[in-house]
Amino acid sequence: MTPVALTIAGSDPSGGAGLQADLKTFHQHRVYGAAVVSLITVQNSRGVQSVQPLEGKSVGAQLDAVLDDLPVHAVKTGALGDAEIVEAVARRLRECSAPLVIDPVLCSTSGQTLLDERARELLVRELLPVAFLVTPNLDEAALLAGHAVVDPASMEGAAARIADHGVPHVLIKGGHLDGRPIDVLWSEGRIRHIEGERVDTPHGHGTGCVLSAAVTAGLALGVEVEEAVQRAVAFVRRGLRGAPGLGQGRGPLDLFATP
Ligand code: PXL
Repeated sequence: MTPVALTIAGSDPSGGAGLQADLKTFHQHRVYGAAVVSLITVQNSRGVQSVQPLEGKSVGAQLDAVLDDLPVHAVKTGALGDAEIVEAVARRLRECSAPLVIDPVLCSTSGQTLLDERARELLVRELLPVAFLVTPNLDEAALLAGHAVVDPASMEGAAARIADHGVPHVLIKGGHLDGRPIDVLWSEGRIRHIEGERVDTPHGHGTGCVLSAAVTAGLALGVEVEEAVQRAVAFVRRGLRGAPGLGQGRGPLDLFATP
């Protein structure tokens, strides 16, 4: 059967992040992509100009339409916008047995809020307990764990704290660490460090979206979580190395990269 992955995410009209990046990443993995829109950004490689969340009931109705019809093998959430949307998504995903990857997108690199504080509390309370994997960066991990996350030791501590909310797998992305990037994967109590390589590039718009989408595609294909994470990290590395230099600011990854 054709594997199907669903993203619930914001729209990036420039195509490098958000649901557009998720769909391209699914497609590149030969996974059929479905997409529920949570919010609309106005942005390009130079930054985000505005963010407009949809109504929670519209997001819920889109989700019903997909889940009532397609055999979804894995789901990911990206930017969710506000509490009403988190609530609508959580209510439906509680009934969905496909593995859920949560990219807890809190703000854009340029500082625009993509999930307000009340929504963040709701995400922790309602959505984390139904997740299979959550993929925060250092800042998101610090907010979710309630302490500073600055090095591999504090990443391990934060992963354990986040797992306490009922998530079996936590991937803390170390792309913003000083020096060599190390991602920390907590898997049901087992810690694994995934050593990356710093790619010297001014690009990288949508890196977090592509990483979590690639893991989601792997899960839809039936790949085990640790292997799916490692393949996703390698996919992002190739994407950064081959960044096409589109746009006048921080451009997208090479989304034609081979998984
Ligand atoms: O990479 C975080 C992110 C996710 N989703 C959307 C975004 C961004 C960052 O700008 O715009 C829609």
